[in-house]
Amino acid sequence: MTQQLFISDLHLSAERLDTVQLFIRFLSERAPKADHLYILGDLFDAWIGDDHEAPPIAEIKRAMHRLSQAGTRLWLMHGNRDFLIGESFCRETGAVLMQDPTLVELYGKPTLLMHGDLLCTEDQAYMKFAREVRNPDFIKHFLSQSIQQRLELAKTYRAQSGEAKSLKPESIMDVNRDTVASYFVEYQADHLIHGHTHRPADHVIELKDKRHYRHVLAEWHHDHGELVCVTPQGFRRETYS
Ligand code: LP5
Ligand code: MN
Repeated sequence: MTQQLFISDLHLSAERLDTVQLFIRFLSERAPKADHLYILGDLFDAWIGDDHEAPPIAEIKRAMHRLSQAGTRLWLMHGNRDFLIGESFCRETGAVLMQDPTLVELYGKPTLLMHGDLLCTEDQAYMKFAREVRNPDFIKHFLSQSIQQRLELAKTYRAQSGEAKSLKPESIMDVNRDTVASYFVEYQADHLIHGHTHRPADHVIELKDKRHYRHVLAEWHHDHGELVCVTPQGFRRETYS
């Protein structure tokens, strides 16, 4: 039966080898049953450029490449931690990079795909930070530094972000309802799938006289991952362990 899978927020790194192995097993065992696998951001805990080759990166790329070679179409969206994933990574894995947001048609249902950070508009400190680090000149300067310098900087960003987050009220780190509504209206979408907030749930949103659905993906853990599986019958959640 035809099906499409959605995952996000795996946060893979050399410090999370259990999750890395879980993802690699998922790619060979579960993902090949799907026609499409969409990874909606933050596959990696921090991506400092496609020229970073330390383990377990090569093993992850090989497993993704095997999946795309075997016939499952692999789609990748940037998250706030891995927005430096570039063309080389995509070439090596067979993944296709999607813009955030992207509208797709899932068995007749117009569905908007996002990482989710763009929806958190009340978190103004983050919105400002995101604008700054995604500036092409800033990125060019960052990429011109050595791997070691970039690793140090990423560590600093992570630490500063952790500190900033600990001082923020939980509510401002969630999506803003008006922002969600405006994306549904602008893209004429019935469904929205996103990650980032780590608050998995299926929300029903009434706008005018129409129902819309917001499916929030879960982050992955060392022993299990969660996915949303879409078939002609509808949207369902699944745990992989
Ligand atoms: O990531 P997460 O979910 O924990 O928190 C996010 C927001 N934080 C971020 C920052 C990333 O975690 C940092 C890691 C990036 C690694 C990539 C390396 C490549 C960098 C390339 C640069 C070109 O996205 C967090 C949100 C939270 O989601 C919920 O939505 O609140 O936002 C922040 O915490 C941002 C702070 O509010 C403001 C910025 C503080 C950092 C300032 C850094 C200064 C560094 C100086 C370096 C010399
Ligand atoms: Mn994120």
